[in-house]
Amino acid sequence: MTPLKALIFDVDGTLADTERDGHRVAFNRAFSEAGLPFQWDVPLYGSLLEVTGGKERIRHFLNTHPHYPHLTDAEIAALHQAKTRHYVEIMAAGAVPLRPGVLRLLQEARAQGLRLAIATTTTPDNVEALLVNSIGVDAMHWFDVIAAGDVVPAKKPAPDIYFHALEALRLDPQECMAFEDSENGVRAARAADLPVVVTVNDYTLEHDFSGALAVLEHLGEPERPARVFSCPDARASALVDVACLHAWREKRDALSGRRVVP
Ligand code: XBP
Ligand code: MG
Repeated sequence: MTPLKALIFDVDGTLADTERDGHRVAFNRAFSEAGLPFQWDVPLYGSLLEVTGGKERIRHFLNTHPHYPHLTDAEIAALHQAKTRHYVEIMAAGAVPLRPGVLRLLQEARAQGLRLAIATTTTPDNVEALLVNSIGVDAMHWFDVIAAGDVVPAKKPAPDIYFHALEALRLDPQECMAFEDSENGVRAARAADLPVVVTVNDYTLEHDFSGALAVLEHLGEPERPARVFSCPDARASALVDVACLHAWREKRDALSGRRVVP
């Protein structure tokens, strides 16, 4: 079987539940600061998550609410810069912890010689703010590749950010495993031919995760195994570690009749 060489992580919703209490709050602070007459509440923000990318999300909101002031692309870019500043401040205050099992799996993967990468729609400054405040400054060196934001023109569900990460890693998709929390993320990973493990959250529970290798509540901790919604072997709960990823890949290959190279 093709050896597993790298784990590629989405950020928002996957490494940490950043959307509701991080991004949403930062958008609202930027809107207030700019004197704009709207705020995004939790349910509205859930529906806006369908559009990935902060600038794209603001543009979509204004297009669908034409009674609000029109903003030029430059004005949206400036508003989004302010939002990023607020988001970084929120992360610095330590408001959003990593999800269960994330730090454990990152540490174990590193100890076993697997490479780590990030493939996210969000702005690079936001990735740094989350990693540094939740793990420490050293965390920036844990990842061989941090593919983020506008480095590619088309955001998820387009596969571009994953192609970019794979190219930078110089690896084939079957040598990697992606981790995602959303339908758009799964579509992006699968379109790049990456196997993908999904950890759901409140905003993505109802999403269609067709094509995912496994779908779980979270990655699990020894004292808090995760509920399993689907995976290649029948399990009620799991602790997602490197051995578990190997087992799922083997099982998937056996089920799909994929030729196993000795
Ligand atoms: C994350 C996003 C981002 C963030 C906002 O998607 O959609 O737009 O909500 O980040 P994913 P920016 O988890 O699939 O990467 O405002 O920095 O764009
Ligand atoms: Mg996500």
